[in-house]
Amino acid sequence: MKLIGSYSSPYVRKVRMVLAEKGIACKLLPEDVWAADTKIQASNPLGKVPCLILDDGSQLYDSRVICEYLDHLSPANSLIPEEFPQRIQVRRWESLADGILDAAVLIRLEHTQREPAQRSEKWLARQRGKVLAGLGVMESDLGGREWCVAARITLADIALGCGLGWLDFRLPDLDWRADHPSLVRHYQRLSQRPSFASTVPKA
Ligand SMILES: N[C@@H](CCC(=O)N[C@@H](CS)C(=O)NCC(=O)O)C(=O)O
Repeated sequence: MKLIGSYSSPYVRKVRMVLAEKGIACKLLPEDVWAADTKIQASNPLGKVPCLILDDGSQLYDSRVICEYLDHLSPANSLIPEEFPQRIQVRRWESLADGILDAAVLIRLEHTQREPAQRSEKWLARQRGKVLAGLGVMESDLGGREWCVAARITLADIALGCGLGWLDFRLPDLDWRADHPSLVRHYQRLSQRPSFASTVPKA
């Protein structure tokens, strides 16, 4: 099994954290999906990472599918609860964290993939509004809880941590810490885990 990805992608980080939490060995094959000669579409027609290559050569994408596959692969340290009410809450948290990232990535791409004259302030404000609204909901839903959903770490906490970590990495001016004390506290707790510390995004 191999993971096509990058050290900067928050979606790849989610998968790498799941691998680490579950103790599954998997080689990372670095791929720059923005390079003119990228071969990513041979593995994922959508041209995105992460992409998991299974031992039989078949491919899995996107990060949500890969994380579910990995959680199913090994019973160790289950990250997606079996019980339906908790399971659906974990998936909702993941969707929220990923959705914040989707908007944040669009903001980043507007700056890195477009000429200044082509940039739309209206579009940037729209995406920023989604990021801020999403952070607000995560802050109030987390409140004083130790973990997002269950009495242990789940994929919800991993997704949240990857989202906040990427905001630090690529959009530091957003300063998500200013108005989100519960998220700050939770991020500090997550930062102490080896799975989190060993996957900090880098260019
Ligand atoms: N929903 C996807 C998002 C994956 C994604 O957008 N990955 C980015 C890297 S951070 C990418 O490969 N972008 C290339 C492109 O959009 O062409 C997932 O969860 O895996």
